[in-house]
Amino acid sequence: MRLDVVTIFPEYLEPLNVSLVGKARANGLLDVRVHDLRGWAHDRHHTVDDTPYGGGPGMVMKAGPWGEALDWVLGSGTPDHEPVLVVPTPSGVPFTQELAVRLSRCSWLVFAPARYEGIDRRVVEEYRDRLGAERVLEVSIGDYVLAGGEAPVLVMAEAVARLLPGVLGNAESHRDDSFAPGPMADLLEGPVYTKPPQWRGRAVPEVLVSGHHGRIARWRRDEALRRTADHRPDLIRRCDPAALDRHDRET
Ligand code: 6GU
Repeated sequence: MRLDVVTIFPEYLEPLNVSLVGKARANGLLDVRVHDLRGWAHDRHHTVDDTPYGGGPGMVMKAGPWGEALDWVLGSGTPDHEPVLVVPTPSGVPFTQELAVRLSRCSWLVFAPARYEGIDRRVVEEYRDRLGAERVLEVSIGDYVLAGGEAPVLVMAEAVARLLPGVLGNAESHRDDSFAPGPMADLLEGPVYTKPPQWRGRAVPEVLVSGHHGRIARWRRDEALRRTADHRPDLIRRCDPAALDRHDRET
């Protein structure tokens, strides 16, 4: 997968060199290119923002530099890679595991994180017209406001990269993920334990050392349900009881 980021803070994307994403790059599974938006701001001060039409607080990112930057990046592609443009914004559609899976099936993602009050609206309109509306996504990572889209790019890049074939050691790692599809869909993962069996007088739950796979699977399911009820009652309401019953019969 190719992943481009256009930003006024290229150094903010340094974590893409580390850990899982960094390893995916080193292994040639991910081709990351970070571009400084100011390279396409031609005045002496490399200005990328201006005051909003209609008044109001804050600044708006100018269409000019974004248009030139995105034209250049999109023009650097090859015919076998169709780009998807992702614009992080608190007013976007929610970033979910389902969207991460969808993005992981794309061969080329171009991220356009904004600072200030956002980017001149005409930029999204322009690329919706040029690429098709389904290839330009405005995405939010949650119901809170950040100072810019760079941290959301790091979040989305990691969620997508770990889904790419060959990035995680074993494909099973995805199966029990919170939010992974399947009988445990919509349940959060329960607690986990490792050696030693006793720590500060606290024992590992007996069932986990019983060797009884059916009882272990049922226990994990119950713990997942308990945690989901505590932390995310909204998810319990979406849960399919028939799928849980099937899961119980099959284990
Ligand atoms: Cl994608 N951007 C900003 N600035 N704030 C956010 C966000 C994105 N998602 C949640 N809050």
